[in-house]
Amino acid sequence: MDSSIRLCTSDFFNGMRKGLRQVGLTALIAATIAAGTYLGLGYARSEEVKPTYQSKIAFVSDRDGKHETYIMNPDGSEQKRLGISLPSGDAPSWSPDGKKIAFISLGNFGDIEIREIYVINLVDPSTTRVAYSPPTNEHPSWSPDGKKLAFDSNTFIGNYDVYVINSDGSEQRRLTTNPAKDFGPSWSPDGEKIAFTSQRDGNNEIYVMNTDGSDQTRLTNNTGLDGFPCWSPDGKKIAFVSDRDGNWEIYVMNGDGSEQANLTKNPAGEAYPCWSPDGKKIAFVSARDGNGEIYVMNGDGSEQTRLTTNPGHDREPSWCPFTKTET
Ligand SMILES: [Ca+2]
Ligand SMILES: [Ca+2]
Ligand SMILES: [Ca+2]
Ligand SMILES: [Ca+2]
Repeated sequence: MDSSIRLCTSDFFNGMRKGLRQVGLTALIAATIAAGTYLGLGYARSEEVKPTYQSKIAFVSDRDGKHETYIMNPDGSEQKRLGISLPSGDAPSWSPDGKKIAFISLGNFGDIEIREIYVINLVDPSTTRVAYSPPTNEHPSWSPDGKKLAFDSNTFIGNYDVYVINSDGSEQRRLTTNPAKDFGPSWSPDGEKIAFTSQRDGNNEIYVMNTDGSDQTRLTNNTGLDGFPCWSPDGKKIAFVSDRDGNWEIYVMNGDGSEQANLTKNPAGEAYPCWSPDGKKIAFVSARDGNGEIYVMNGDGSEQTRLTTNPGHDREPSWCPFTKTET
């Protein structure tokens, strides 16, 4: 079995122990391997042990004092800090093969604090700085082949635009050149398109373009603020955020912009939609219970269920791409 599938099992993170949390993920995984926990997941090599693959949700929380990446099961159980030994772990984005997580951390450019994109390899422990044009690099989104990342950056000489870069940090290319703010890219599952948010037409709208930046087309046309698109795994729908009905809600539309519908319908603020690998559910963040918590709902908005219960601000869910399959 591909080792990446094991990353989505609950057992992988069972190797994390409190005493190891401060030494960084590289040492953590090395220690875990040494302890036999990781290799112990070789259950798939044995016909006698039933594999129980389970997807995971990465998210951000400040529950322990600073913004860090956490991992939990899709039912909210086993919430654990990933233990990245960098100043921050914002905006986690799980690679399509489940082996890597892209995220934002903090760096310095002279006296200025900048936001940089890193990729952590969970299988062959290493951390790579990918995008670091000052001052900000945000919202990494993987190409479906796992070779590239789309993201947005606001360089000193320009404004927020959508870029693409190889996941090793090479060959950064700018896709948008509009003087308005372009941000929040989401790569389509067929690899052909990138959806993003732009302010070029007066307020935040969602657009889609080819991966070379050509054919930039508006999908929403509403006086409310629309943004942060997220493609469904089958590429047919896009979840997004809008305040068009008076407060922030999660919406869904077809990939061509038709049939835009409010899914959450709650007076509190909702944000950060993220589809489950099987396309049946959407994870999101809501403040309906007093602070940012992560929820999950069916694709039609039914059965909105809270996954986190913590006074810290929990946000930015990213669902591990593997579909649960049992043999
Ligand atoms: Ca721009
Ligand atoms: Ca709008
Ligand atoms: Ca709402
Ligand atoms: Ca919370």
